[in-house]
Amino acid sequence: MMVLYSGTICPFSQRCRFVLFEKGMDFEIRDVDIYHKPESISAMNPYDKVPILVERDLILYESNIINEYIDERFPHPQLMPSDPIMRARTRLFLYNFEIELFSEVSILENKEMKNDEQSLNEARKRIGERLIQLAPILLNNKFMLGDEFSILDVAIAPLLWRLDYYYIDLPKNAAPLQKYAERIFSRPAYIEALTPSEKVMRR
Ligand SMILES: N[C@@H](CCC(=O)N[C@@H](CS)C(=O)NCC(=O)O)C(=O)O
Repeated sequence: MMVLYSGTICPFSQRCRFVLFEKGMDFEIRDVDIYHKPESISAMNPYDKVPILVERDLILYESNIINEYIDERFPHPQLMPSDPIMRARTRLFLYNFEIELFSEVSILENKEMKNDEQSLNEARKRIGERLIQLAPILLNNKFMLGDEFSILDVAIAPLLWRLDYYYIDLPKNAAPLQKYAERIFSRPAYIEALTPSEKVMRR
């Protein structure tokens, strides 16, 4: 059985919890207090971070790598496109999300580093600007890749869920993005994967 070591408010862990519930197989989620991490975390992940997935002698870290593995191991419903060109484009998008959105999310998450208000505001601003650029894609598309829900929607959902929590305001022209977010948030697996601390993040 797969075991996921997961942070209860960690957006990266939320991605993996979401995929596990989408697949509907047997798994166990072990909550990790990221402010008092057990030593076992650094033994499993040299970067000392969650999420970590363990299945027998396989130990994986990095949320997107974990999610691709779960997707290949349990192909239904398929979250990576089957066409090689679309798969490559999806990986490029995932990479782009990490560089342009989630590096900023890490700044907002890394409260222990006591980032000053100015760097937090700059991170918020950059996230807002990038999300606005993505909004037109969602004007005609149900999901990031079109009609099919995919690993890209999984990757971005924890950020969209946390916009109020991170104090990020989007302008009115981001409405397609908000509608898209609601579409993801209404998925049964999305709701099941939320921890009690995440449930109260949205007003
Ligand atoms: N790129 C990683 C990021 C994981 C990450 O930043 N996890 C945070 C919690 S949200 C963590 O474990 N932080 C503990 C620490 O840095 O000490 C992924 O996608 O899995």
